[in-house]
Amino acid sequence: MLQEARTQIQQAGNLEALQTVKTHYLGKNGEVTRQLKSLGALSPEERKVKGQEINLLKQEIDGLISAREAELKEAALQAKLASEAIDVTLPALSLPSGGLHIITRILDDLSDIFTRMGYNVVEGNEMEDDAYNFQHLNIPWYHPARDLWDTFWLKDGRLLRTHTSPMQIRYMLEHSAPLKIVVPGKVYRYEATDATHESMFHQLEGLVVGDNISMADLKGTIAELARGLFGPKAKVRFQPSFYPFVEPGADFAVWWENPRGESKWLELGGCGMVHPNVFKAVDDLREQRGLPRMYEGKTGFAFGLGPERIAMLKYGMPDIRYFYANDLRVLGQFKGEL
Ligand code: FA5
Repeated sequence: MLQEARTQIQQAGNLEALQTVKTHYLGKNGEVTRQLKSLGALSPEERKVKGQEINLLKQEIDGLISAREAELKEAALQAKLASEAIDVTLPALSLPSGGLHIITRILDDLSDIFTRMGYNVVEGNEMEDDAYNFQHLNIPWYHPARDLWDTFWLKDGRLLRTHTSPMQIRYMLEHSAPLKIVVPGKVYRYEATDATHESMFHQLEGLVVGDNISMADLKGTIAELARGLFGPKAKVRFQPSFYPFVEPGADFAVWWENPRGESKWLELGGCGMVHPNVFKAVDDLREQRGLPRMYEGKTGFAFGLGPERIAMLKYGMPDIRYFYANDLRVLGQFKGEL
């Protein structure tokens, strides 16, 4: 019987089959158990001899089964390991991921710099009325300064905003001074494009209104902005300029040395002290709406800058039109963390 059991145990290909063999020999009604039970019918001497024999046989079979069980378990483990193995030398699957547009990231950086200085970030509509884009900003319909902003006109005298300045008026209409805001957003101009001009681009508008706000506050703020963008060595320069909604007005440029040791001045935007006519226009509008007049007599400064110019300087981009040509070979180079 031992021989037969050994063969069957060896042939059991898995744990289940082995269990069947075990039951067949050692189970309650198994071959060996049955022999043990039959001992009672024998004489004491015979029982002793036969009893020892059967017990030995039982131990032998038990041992064989345990050994086979260990073997099968090990084989199953190896098979599992083999099937789950990862070949780390295989080339990885490439999973293309998106990223924020470089200009979106610059606008986010700018908003962060100003948020740290206590500004609120607000947004406006790209579709505007002539009144907000021009008239309330001290640019009547006959004013030659309108030529500074070539406009895309929509039906009903509406237009695509040519700058983010209309939000100065809209914000003051609904909020009281003191206030500090920046307005990031898209603007549009009907003009021929070249390496530094697009017909759709972005601006970041800033407006601070309170009591005794001075040109020194404006200069300090722009200097802080330059350091936030380009590091502690950045410098700023102001040149007198004309914008109807500020007086005095200036253009500002930032000097910056890039990691390659090249440095230059970058004309970044316009700025100035809010013109009294702008405060008057806001108060007139507030009065029409039944709100108290509260801006005449206040002081404040405003600025507007172009993030595309910053990106061009920072990353050595030679032509502004690359930003919006949707060429992934260009945009992919600026992919950052989301
Ligand atoms: C203005 O639009 C004023 N609203 C700025 C301002 C705000 C002045 C508050 C005073 C007080 P300007 O047209 O210069 O100004 O545009 C501001 C900036 O936008 C420019 O310095 C430049 O960085 C950017 N910009 C202007 N036109 C274009 C264009 N076609 N393409 C790309 N960037 C432009």
